[in-house]
Amino acid sequence: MSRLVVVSNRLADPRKTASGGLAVALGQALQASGGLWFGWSGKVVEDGTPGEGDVHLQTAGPVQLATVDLSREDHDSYYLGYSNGVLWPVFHYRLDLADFDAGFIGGYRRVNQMFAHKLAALLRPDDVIWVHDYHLIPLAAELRNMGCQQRMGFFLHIPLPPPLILAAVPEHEWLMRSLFAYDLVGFQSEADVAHFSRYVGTETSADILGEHEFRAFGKTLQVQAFPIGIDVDEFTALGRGQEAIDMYEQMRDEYSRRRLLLGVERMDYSKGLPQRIKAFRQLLQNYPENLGSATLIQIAAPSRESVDAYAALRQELESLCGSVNGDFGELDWMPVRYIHRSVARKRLPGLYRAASVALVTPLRDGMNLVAKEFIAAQDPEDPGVLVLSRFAGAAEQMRDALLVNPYDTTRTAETMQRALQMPLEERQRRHRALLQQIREQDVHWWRQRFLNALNAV
Ligand code: GDG
Repeated sequence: MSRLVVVSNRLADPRKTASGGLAVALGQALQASGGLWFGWSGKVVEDGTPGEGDVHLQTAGPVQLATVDLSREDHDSYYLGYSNGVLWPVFHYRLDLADFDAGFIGGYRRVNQMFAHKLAALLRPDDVIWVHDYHLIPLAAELRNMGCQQRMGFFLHIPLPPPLILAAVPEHEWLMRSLFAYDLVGFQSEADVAHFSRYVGTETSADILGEHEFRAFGKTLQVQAFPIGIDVDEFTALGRGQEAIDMYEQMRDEYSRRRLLLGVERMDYSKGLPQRIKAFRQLLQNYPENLGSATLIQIAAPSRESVDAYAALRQELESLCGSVNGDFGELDWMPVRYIHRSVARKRLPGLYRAASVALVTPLRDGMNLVAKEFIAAQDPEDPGVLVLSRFAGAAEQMRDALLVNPYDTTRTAETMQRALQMPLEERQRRHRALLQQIREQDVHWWRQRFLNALNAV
């Protein structure tokens, strides 16, 4: 068996389940092959030299962890600048929020070169390399420049937009060309694959299994959709833990006479938070039977706070929540409970289970794992209802959710009302179908399909 090398911007400790399903799934594959996980250490060296950084080696059981520090300049241009100030907004169709500072690209290239350089020194000839996400698109091209011949695969966790939007990235040709240094490229959804196909325009074959082959720049590339899932068993087990049970009971007691709607995400403009609060306002306005009862708990975990667009979003959200509470609140009932802190992972299943309705309404999302976690956490006898944006990758799979256009706040409010009133039998039927879907296409299925396809190239 070849050694698996995983490369991602940040590492999670593969031994800690608290870090979530992806870390567990990758951790298992790394453990099975005595693998290596490589990425940024999370440390920024204030007076460090751009393009240089110390490598730290650690072992976690059979797995080796190798992390590299970033200089302040590299961090600001590669991470905050190009990755989160250009690629993240453009790939989420938010050209209005992109910061097209011409200086960022230099840092992005420099860090990818440095990562390639440091990683190459640790590689063995028969390693299989799996690179994750938009921070590291040109990594394989840099490794190939250094003569590395290993099998290399890339998975994009965020959406790939259509060509016209993608072309807003000033270096889009270079970026897309660099994908051809991989042997396999995976996207979350069929829509992403279709956008790639339209951009490249040289598809040579596609079969009914969804395996696509592209020929361009003198190279052949395999491309496929690999929708990511969660570790359903791990999440269900978490739900049986004392922390989750305590959370559930606390919520159930506190909201025994009320109906709970729930949103959980990182505070990010892709997640459609302002639109959701506006739709919730319309729910209260248009369906007054919810006054004094329906309560929206919105967890918005702090994220990327040094990027300007995120600070602006926070202000907008706080003002929207404040105005709903001011206009509709009573002495004994506040319609919105907005929490700008993260909830401990061990308590999350209890919170999901206490909710009658989950609002997963991103404006764009590669996949969205909260939708899947919510389904995994429900009591099958009395399950809650999932309201899901049709612009989340998850909507391609989760057809039994109530799908909405999150920009259409009136119809979203109508769907919230439908969810609150859904008869038990329909809730059970939809939940059964969704649970089966997330079980069949879980994170292990995702990982195995990707690695099988990479090994078969
Ligand atoms: C990217 C893509 C794709 C959220 N708030 C808290 C918390 N979370 C956890 C959730 C879930 C994870 O974070 C979020 O995953 P998502 O998939 O919803 O979104 P992104 O972070 O944007 O992830 C996305 C994903 O990559 C995987 O490929 O699905 O489309 O954007 O696990 O539970 N966890 C805790 N407290 C919180 O407050 N503990």
